Amino acid sequence: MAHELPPLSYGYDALEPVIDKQTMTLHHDMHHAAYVKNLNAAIEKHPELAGKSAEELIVDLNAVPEDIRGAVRNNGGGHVNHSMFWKIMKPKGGGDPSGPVADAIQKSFGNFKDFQTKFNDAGVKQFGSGWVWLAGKASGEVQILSTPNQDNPLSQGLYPILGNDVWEHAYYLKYNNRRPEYLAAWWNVVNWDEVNARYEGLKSGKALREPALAGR
Ligand code: MN3
Repeated sequence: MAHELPPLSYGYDALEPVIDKQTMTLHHDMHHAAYVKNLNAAIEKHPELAGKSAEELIVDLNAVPEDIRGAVRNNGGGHVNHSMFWKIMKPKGGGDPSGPVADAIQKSFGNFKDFQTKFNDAGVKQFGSGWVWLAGKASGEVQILSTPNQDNPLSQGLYPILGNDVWEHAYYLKYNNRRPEYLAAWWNVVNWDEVNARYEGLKSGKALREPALAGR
């Protein structure tokens, strides 16, 4: 079965004023849709991969035939990254985290404010396009990292618990070149319930075993 663009579970304007309607519409309907289309086009050349989830494909890129590896890395990564991104945001989200992910953040970073500062800083310093992540190991230990383009922590053996898109297409219409302002405002739409579900998936072992199913 071909990969499909997942619909948003809220309206295009639901994350305003943090993310404007036009940005959401273009980001989901054009950018994410293009990653799905290009991923399907790549997989058509290797029908033996048709049964694999996008997560399974990017977990082990070396297993992907060389002629489509770059396309799968970029477009499979783009599909996985954005599918997570829409779900870890919600209208009237934000606030301080609670539950197990709050404990993990406190353990690794001391407190939420220090974590936010480090996360935003990593997002600002990611040169060009990419993502900033909170990702974890099977042990439950978490870390901040950034990746270029559409690379995902799964390709490094880490599971993404939360991530923010720092491509200009994610913020430029509203924030122009002010990436730090976007990164700071973004916390107001974070869906901590979903982030906790992803973290629980990681700790249960399911997330790295079956990344497509974790957090669902
Ligand atoms: Mn994007």
